[in-house]
Amino acid sequence: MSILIGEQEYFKGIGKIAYEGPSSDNPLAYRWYDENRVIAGKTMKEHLRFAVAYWHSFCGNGSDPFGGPTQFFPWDKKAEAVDRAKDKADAAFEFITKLGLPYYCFHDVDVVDYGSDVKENENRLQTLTAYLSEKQKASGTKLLWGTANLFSHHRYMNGAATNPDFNVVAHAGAQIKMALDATIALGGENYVFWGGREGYMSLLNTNMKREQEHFAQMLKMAVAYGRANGFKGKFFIEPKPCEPTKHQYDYDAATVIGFLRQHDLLADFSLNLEVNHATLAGHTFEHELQVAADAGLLGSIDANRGDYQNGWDTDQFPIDLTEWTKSMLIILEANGLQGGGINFDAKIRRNSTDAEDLFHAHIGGIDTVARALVIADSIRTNGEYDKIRKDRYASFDAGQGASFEKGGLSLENLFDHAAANGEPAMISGRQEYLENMINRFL
Ligand code: XLS
Ligand code: NI
Ligand code: NI
Repeated sequence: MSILIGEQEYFKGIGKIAYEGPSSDNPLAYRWYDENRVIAGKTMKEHLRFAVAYWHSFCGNGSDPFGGPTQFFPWDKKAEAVDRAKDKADAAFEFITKLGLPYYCFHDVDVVDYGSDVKENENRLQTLTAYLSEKQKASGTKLLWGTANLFSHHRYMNGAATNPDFNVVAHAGAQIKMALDATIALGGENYVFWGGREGYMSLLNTNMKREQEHFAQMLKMAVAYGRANGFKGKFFIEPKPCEPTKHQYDYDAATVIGFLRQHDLLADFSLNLEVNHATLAGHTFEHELQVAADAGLLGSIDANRGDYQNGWDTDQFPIDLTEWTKSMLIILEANGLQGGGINFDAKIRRNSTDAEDLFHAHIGGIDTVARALVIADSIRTNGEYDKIRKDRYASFDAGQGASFEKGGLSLENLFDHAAANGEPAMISGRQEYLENMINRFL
């Protein structure tokens, strides 16, 4: 992949980020991410399928509820929306190709600003789709997923597909159609639904059943449209329990799986799991990965982290090696992500205002995840971890335990077995031993 620079160079003085190995002290080099290194039969690039998120990296400007922008982008200067959008695309592809990552992800309105004229929005997005398509061809970068932002505009304050007003629901559908068109035209490998306003602020004014049925209806229409127009990829739902609404219908992995099953959507959908959303739901990230993996629905990841001291989606870059090692154990055991990749849904802090900060953030996240992959593979290759977990269930591998698993026993059989065998010996769960073992490999 060669560096792609547009009319002007936006990240001057920073070249291609190279792999230099763990002993390097160059802050603008990878110490663990060596895209060609083979781990468990696949290259790191194939395992991780890293993506840069357009919204945080090129649109998010540091503003928060207490203050305006702190990050003033040179690509955000021109008067016309389409001109600004092209500059932004130049900056994005320069950045992505300097990092050497294979993918990017976007919302429709990250790519180009929307107004309230649907047809004009479509023209804008189509113009930018053509522009991005050229950039993809020239660089080899691919689109991991596209999505529609159905949460920022004021019309969505009561929800998008779950809005009580059909006129708003129609706007949501229009945006999904256009975002799907762009995703398909750009060879996007997946399409994401994150239901930012699909939930409620108060049950007093909400018909939850009806809203959820509307949501399922919208998903079915999206699948029908996508498939009719040549989209072969997966649709993902990204669970999150709250924020911006008090309660979001796509609460967590288990809730979403139940919803997909109820509405017969399992064939086309799987899950895009985000670290910080897991913690907001009161789960570990590993828990969410395991729930999805067990259902065969581990699709994709939004990599970031929250803050232990507060309870909102701080979207910080991932740096926790222990968390990622435990996550990688689950991902490897599940045979990898099904169709998705690892998208950095993360932003630099409001007071990180150097152009280099965006590189440091990504390099740190990329190296954390790559290093976790190496460690998790060593743990699995060593074998003891798998053996301990397998042995713990050995009583179900033969005899009465095996019959139980196959549904061959009755409650009377259990009574007889318990009566004949007496009080079971105590068997330690050996949690501390396992925790120490993981640390030995870090
Ligand atoms: C917000 C979500 C959002 C989705 C894409 O919390 O993580 O960024 O990933 O709409
Ligand atoms: Ni996300
Ligand atoms: Ni998020």
